[in-house]
Amino acid sequence: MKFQRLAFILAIIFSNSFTYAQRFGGGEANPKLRTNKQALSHFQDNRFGMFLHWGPVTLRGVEIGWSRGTAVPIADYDELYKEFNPVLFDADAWIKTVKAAGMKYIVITTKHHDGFCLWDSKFTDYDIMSTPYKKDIVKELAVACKKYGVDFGIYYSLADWHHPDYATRYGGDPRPVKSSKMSRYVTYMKNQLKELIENYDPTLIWFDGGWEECYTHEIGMDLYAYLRNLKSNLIINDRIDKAITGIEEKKYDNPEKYAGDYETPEQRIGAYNVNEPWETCMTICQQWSWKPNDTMKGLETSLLTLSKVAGGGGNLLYNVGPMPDGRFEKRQTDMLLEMGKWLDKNGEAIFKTQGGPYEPTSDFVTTRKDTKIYLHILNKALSGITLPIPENVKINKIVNLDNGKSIAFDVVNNTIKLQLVPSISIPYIIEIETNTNTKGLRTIKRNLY
Ligand code: H79
Repeated sequence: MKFQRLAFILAIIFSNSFTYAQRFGGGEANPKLRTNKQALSHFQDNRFGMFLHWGPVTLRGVEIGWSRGTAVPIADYDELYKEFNPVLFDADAWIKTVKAAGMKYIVITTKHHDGFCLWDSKFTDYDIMSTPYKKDIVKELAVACKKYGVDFGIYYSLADWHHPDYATRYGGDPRPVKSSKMSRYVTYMKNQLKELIENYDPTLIWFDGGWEECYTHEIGMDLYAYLRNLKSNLIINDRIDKAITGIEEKKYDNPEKYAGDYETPEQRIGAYNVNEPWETCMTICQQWSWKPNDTMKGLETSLLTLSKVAGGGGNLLYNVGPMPDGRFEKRQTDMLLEMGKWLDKNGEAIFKTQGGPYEPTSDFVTTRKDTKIYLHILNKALSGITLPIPENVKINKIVNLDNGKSIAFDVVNNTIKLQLVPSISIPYIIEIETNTNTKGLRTIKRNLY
C-alpha cells in the first residue's frame, strides 16, 4: 500500500517534470505559448520546404537586409524598389518547381530587415505596389500554393531598419533613436500581420531578427497570443521570442516560458532530437538572396543534408534566391528537380517519418514509420553494418529501396549484421521491415554500435 502511494506520488512528480523539461513536444502545451499538436505534426510530416529570399536588393546581387548601409549606401538601397520590375515572375512556375522538387511548403520573405514589403500593404507605401511591377507577389504565391496543394508560409522580420519607429539602427543610419517609438512599431507589425493572415491565410509565420535589444520577451509573448487568437492553428517559429536558436546551438534554463512552436537551427544540421520539432534553414548557394555566380551546393550534398536532417528528426527549409527578373536560376531548378526524382523513389523514408531510433553516425542515419526503419547510408564505401536490435522487435525483411532487392542478413546475439555493396551514389536507403510499430521505440544510443 505504502509503496503504491509512493509510486503514485513519484509518477505525478515525474509526469510534471517531463511536461516542463521539454520545450515543445512534451505534455499538454500551454496554448499561450504553443500551437496545437495536430498542426505541429502536420508541419513535421512535411519535412522538406523551400525558403525564398527575394526583394529589390536582388538588383544589386548583394545580401538582403544586411547590405543596407554596408555594401550599398542607405540612400541607394532605399530607392532600389523604384527599379524592381520582375516581369518574368510566374507564381505557377515557382510552385510547380516546388512540387517537382518534392517540397511540401514554402516560406517567402514578405518583409526582411530592410523593411520592404512584397505584398500590397495598406499600412505602408514601401511595398510592391510602389514598384514599376505593381502586382501583389505574395497574393499570387498564396493562390498558386492553394492550387497545387503546397503549404504557404511567410517570413516576417521583426527587425525593420527602415521603419522610423523601429528603435535600433544598423549600417550607420544617422536617424536619432529617440525619435522612434517601439509601441507604434508594434502596432504597425500587428496591423500588417493581421492583413497578411486575413488576405493570404498562411499556415506558418517565420519570424526573424528579434534578437535586437528594442524587441523584448514581453513584446514576443504578446505578439504570439495576438496571432494565435487570429488563427488558432498557425505555426510560429521560436524566433518570435527571445529564446532564439539559430547560428549557434543554445540551451535555455527555463525554455518552457518562451513562446514559439519549433526551433530554427540556421545554416547547420540540427542536433538529433525526436521529442521537439525543429527545422534547419540552409541556403542552396552561399547567400540568402540572389548573387550572380554564387557557389551552389550539388545534388549529393543536398540529399545528404536532407537525409541527415530527417534522421535527426527535423525539417529542411532549403533556400532559393530568385533573380531580379522573377525567375529561378536554371541550375538551381535543375538540381531541385533531381532531388525530386530521388524523392519519387525514396520519399517514403523522408516524409511523415520520425527521426531515429538509432542516433546518427557519419556512416548512416535512420528514420522510421509504421513497422519500418529506414537506414540512410551516407558512406559510399561502407561494406557492412552491425546494429543492436531494439528490445522486443523481430526483423522480418530487409530491402534495398533503390532496386527493390532483398538483402540477406544474420541475427547474432540480438544484433543484426548486413552486408552492403559499395555504391556510386549516396544517400541510398535500406528498408528494414519489423514486426511492430517503430514509433514508440526508444532512441538507441551511439555507444551501442
Ligand atoms: O533571413 C536570413 C538571414 O538574413 C537572417 N536569417 C536567415 C533566415 C539572419 N539574421 N542573422 N543572421 C542571419 C546571422 C547574422 C550573420 C551576420 Fe552577417 C554576420 C550578420 C552580419 C555579420 C551575414 C554575414 C550577413 C552579413 C555578413
